[in-house]
Amino acid sequence: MQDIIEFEGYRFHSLWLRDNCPCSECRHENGQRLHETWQLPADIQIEECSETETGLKIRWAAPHSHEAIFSYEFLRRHAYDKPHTNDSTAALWGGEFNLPEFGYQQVIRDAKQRLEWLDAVEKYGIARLTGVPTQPGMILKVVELFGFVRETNYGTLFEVRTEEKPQNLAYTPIPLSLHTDNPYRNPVPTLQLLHCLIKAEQGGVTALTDGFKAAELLREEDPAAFALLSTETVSFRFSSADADLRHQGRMITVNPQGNITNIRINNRSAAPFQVSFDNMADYYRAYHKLMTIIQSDRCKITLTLDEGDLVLFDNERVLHGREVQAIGTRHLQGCYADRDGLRSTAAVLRRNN
Ligand code: NM2
Ligand code: OGA
Ligand code: ZN
Ligand code: ZN
Repeated sequence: MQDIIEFEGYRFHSLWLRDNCPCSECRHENGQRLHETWQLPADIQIEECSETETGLKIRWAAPHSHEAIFSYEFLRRHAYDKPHTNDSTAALWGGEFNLPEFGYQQVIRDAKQRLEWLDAVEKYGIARLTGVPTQPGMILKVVELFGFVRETNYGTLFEVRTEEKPQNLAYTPIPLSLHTDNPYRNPVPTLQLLHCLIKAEQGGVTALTDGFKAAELLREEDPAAFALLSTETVSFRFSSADADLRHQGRMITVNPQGNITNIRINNRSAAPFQVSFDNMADYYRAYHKLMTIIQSDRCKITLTLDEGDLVLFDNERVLHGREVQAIGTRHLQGCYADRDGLRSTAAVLRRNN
């Protein structure tokens, strides 16, 4: 009788194996679990464990008799008797970065190209498509290539151009410091698309920074500042005639393994800081430090979007901004979407490639 078995140096609990039994009583053919994990007998014992051609055969003892074969590949893939690793595929970039670029025509015609484009967004947090027809609404066709639009109070898509009574500074010609969109929303839209329909005669320069890279630099150079920005929460707020949105979060979110998972920064919509009295002055200093790194040439790239260019980026990682007041008409269309749809489409494309 065994409570634990060992395979290729990894230990597995009898209960864990029983829970993950692949037999047709335990799993529907669609792969979903049929039994209730929490109802399995905690003291279930293994009576026999032997290697076969197709996998490891396990026989559980009475009174909970059951039998199954676990493929070796399954056991290797799901082994948990080892230290947790960082499964993030992010490759950080700085001021020397060349935006990965893909042709719209290639991406719609060729599934391999489509996968490379989506992979670039996962890896770098951003990629540019060129040659997207400059008809209004094309941005929605681009979203359909990988996922679903996230509709908000700004509409299914939004027009970024100068308005007479702008509800948001985005709808003016004035520069916008590097930011992530909609930090006042919960959940924050995880992807953003911006499509250039009309380029300004002058100005309207796009600035971009990898927020993960900037936060890592801050962690190295000023750990105390990093600690404050990743523990104290701040509120963000947006209010207009038809919306009143508010949400709190940390400017830098770190998971329990210490990996940076999201960036939430938007100077114009930060509500009055409510960090603790003793930390307030240091918080301002920390914010100044992070923004200085974000805006520095070590991190920031600038470019002017051409007509037909479309940038797709991770709105919880890559900060975007607008530099140099636009002269002449400028018109972008933008929309939001969700990262899980992109990941799912990429995973399905990967299956077939
Ligand atoms: N717009 C462009 O998050 C923000 O408030 C940035 C968003 C108005 C949809 C601007
Ligand atoms: C926005 C924005 C940038 C630009 O609409 O959220 O940041 O270049 N626009 O106009
Ligand atoms: Zn079973
Ligand atoms: Zn924006």
